Amino acid sequence: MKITTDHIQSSNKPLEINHAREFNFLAEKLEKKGLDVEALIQKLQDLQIAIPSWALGTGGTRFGRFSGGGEPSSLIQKIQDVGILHALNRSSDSISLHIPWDIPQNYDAILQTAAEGEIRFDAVNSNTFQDQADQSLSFKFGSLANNDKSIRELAIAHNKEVIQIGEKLGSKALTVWLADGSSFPGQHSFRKTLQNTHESLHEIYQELPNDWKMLIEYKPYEPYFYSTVISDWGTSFLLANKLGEKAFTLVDLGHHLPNTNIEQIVATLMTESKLGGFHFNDSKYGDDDLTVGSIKPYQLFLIFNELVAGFEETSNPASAWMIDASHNLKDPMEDLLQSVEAIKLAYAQALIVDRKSLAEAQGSQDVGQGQEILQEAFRTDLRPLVREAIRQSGGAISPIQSYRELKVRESLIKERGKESKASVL
Ligand code: PSV
Ligand code: MN
Repeated sequence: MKITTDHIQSSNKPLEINHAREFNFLAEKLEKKGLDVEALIQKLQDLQIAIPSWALGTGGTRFGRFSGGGEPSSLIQKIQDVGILHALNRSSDSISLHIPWDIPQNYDAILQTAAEGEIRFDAVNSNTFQDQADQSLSFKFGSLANNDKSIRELAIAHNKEVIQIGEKLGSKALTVWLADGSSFPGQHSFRKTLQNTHESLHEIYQELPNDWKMLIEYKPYEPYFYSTVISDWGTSFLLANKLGEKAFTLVDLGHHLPNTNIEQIVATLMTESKLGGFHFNDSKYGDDDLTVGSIKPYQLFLIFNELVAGFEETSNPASAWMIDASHNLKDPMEDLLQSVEAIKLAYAQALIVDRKSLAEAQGSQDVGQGQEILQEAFRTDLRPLVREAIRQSGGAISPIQSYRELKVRESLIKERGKESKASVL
C-alpha cells in the first residue's frame, strides 16, 4: 500500500475547517506572548524521529506474543511501512537497522524502496546479545567484555561489519548497546570487564569513519540481573570520553531505575557536549517500552525543556532521535504515530517556555515563579500547532484518524496475509 497526496487531501478535507479555527485561536494566543509561530512551525517540521526496524511488528513478552497480521516480513516491507508512517506524519524520515536482524540482501532494491518513501538510514545497531545460528563461539558469558580474547574478537568483528553495512546505506552512526553483565555476585570482575569493554570499543572506534558517531547506550539491568558493564550514564560517559570526540552517550528513556531524574542527566551530558542520541519510549516499572508520553508526559516535557535549552546554550552537536518501543497490544503503526505525536508535542511545549523569565526567576530564587513558567508551557494545548506543522509539510491533520480511514492495516493484511510476521520478532 502507498499513501498518495490524494489520500492525504481527502482524509484532511472534513477536518480542515475545525482545525483552522483551533489553530488560528492558538496562533493568536502565542503571538500575543511574543512567540514567532512560523519559526515554531519550522522547528517542529525539522524534528524527524527515526523508526527502528524492530518496532514495526507486534512485540511480545517472555510469556507470549499475539500477532496482529499484515506485519512486514522482509526489510523491504519494513522500509515501506516507515514510508507509510512518514507520508502520514512527515516526521519519520528514517529507519534504524539492527544487524543481524535485518541484514540487507539486495542493496539496490533496498535503497530504491527507501528513496521511494523518502526514507534515510539512521544509526545502525550491532547485536552481540544473542548467538547467531552459525556462530563459532558463544556470547552467553559476554561479548565485548568477555575474558576470552577470541570471543571479544568475534564481537569486535561483528561491530566492524555493522559499520561496513551502514556505510553502504548512508548511515552515520553506530549504536552499541552492550548487554554484557553478570547475574550473580562473584561471576566476573567489575574492573576487568570494564577494561575489556574499553579496549574492544577502542578497536571498533578505530574503524569508525570520520563523519560517523559511536553512540554508547547504557542500561541498569536485563538481560542480566546482578550487574551490567555499561549500567548507567556515568559509565557510558566515561567510555565516550576515553574513546574520543566521535563517541557519545545515548539515553534510552526506559533504561533508568524508577524515579531517576533523566532531565538532569540530559543537562549534564549536554554541558559536556556528549549527548549523542535518544531512544524514546515510556515506562511505569522498568524497560517497559511503552508508547512515548503514555505514562509520564510531564517528565517528557522536562526532558525536552533541557534539550531545547541545551541546544541553544551549549555546543552539543545535533543528536539522533529514535523511538525504541515495543507494542504487544496495539497496532504497531498506530503506536508509532502516537509516539511521534507525543514527542512533537513535548518539543513544542519546551519551545514556548519563557526562558528569559525562567532565568530571571532562577536568578532571584523565585521558586514559585519557576514552576509557574514551566507549567504554563506544559499546560498549553499545542496540538493544533503540531497538526499545522504536519499539515503544512503535506501530512495528515490527524495521522491516526487517516491511518484508520484509509484502512492501512486492512490493506496490509490483504497484501501480506493475516499470518505474516515481522522477521526476528
Ligand atoms: C535494549 O533494551 C534496547 O533498548 C537496545 O537499544 C536494543 O538495541 C533494543 O532495545 C532492541 O532490543
Ligand atoms: Mn534502546
